Amino acid sequence: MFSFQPSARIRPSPFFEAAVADGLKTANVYNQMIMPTGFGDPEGEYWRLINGVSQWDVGVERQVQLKGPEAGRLAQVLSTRDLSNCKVGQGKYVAVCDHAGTIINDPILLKLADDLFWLSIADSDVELWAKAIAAERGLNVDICEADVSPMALQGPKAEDVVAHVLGDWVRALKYFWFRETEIDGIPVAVQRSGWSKQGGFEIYLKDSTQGTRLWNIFKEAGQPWGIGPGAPSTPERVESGLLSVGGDTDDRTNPFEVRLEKFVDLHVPDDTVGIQALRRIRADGIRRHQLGIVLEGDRPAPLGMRREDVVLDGRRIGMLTNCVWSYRMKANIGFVLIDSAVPVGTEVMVARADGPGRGMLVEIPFR
Ligand code: THG
Repeated sequence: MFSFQPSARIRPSPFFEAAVADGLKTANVYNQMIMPTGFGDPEGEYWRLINGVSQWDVGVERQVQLKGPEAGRLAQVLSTRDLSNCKVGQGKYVAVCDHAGTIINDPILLKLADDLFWLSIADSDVELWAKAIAAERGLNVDICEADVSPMALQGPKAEDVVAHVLGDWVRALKYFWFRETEIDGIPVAVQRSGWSKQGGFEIYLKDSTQGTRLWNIFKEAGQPWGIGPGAPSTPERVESGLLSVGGDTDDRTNPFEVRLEKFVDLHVPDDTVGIQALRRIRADGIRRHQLGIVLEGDRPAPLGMRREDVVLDGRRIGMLTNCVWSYRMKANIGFVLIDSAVPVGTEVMVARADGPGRGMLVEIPFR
């Protein structure tokens, strides 16, 4: 019998105990934290997200705080998206690249004040990166991890639940905009966001001692709408085309290759990390692109490590970066990162762990 050995370096989120009490069955590691992934009924959890409302412990989305007179400067230096029009109370999805233009994180940036930002990060150490860049540039910014942990409510009924707890004003929140408030004395920020395309909100808990209480407030409020525990859903996020940096990218992937050109503004100041490389890459031409693939076969393929080769006419053209059974499409689907000369509609082979498989390249998001 295998069991997981707790460690001070693998941190649980403030909602972890509540998730365990609600029947947590599987977890993963993300940002050196425990990321709940399932409660024992993957298909039921998927359909609840599609048709109802699902409650997620996404405390692994750590908040790197930038504070001080040059916090806005640093936010721009770290992000290839133009932030000059970002308002207080607004969030933006941004790409963080290294000096070679390789994407190393894709946080949601929240502007809390002119001198205060949070980077709600994906799975890599942006705090360390931000401290190094700020120090080398001599920027006057205090960088730390804030005591802030997101919990997500996702699905078509999430808005009713959040409005029931907080009031009808939440219905007017625009995508990625947020407001700071309190719930029964618990300090939070409420944002229309979340890692699904089913709609919903994230409640950023600003006091890690209150995780169980906040979890249970939403759990109880959501009963009339059939709320239940869940986690970011791989089938849903792949069907919807949401990127997982680190999973769907490798150590030389630029944002253009993975459908993030909207989030690269080539006119940002020259001192934005990676922008000069991205201008050159854009001018030279993009060598790879990300497409969807629908594999042949009518039953779920085994899960596991998946960076299998994609082959066309005996030549390796790229890799499969994820693969999952789609309950909606009744097929194994995934993303490929391949030679940009190979278009949608091409039939390719994938060197799967369980034998070669045929697949059709399709547009993302999947229809
Ligand atoms: N919420 C919060 N923090 C996060 C995530 C989140 N940090 C880690 C991770 N998720 C960051 N990655 C993403 C990736 C995609 C989106 C959000 C966060 C996303 N993308 C939409 C899309 O691609 O269609 C919309 C982008 C846009 O139009 O601006 O939502 O989920 N707090």
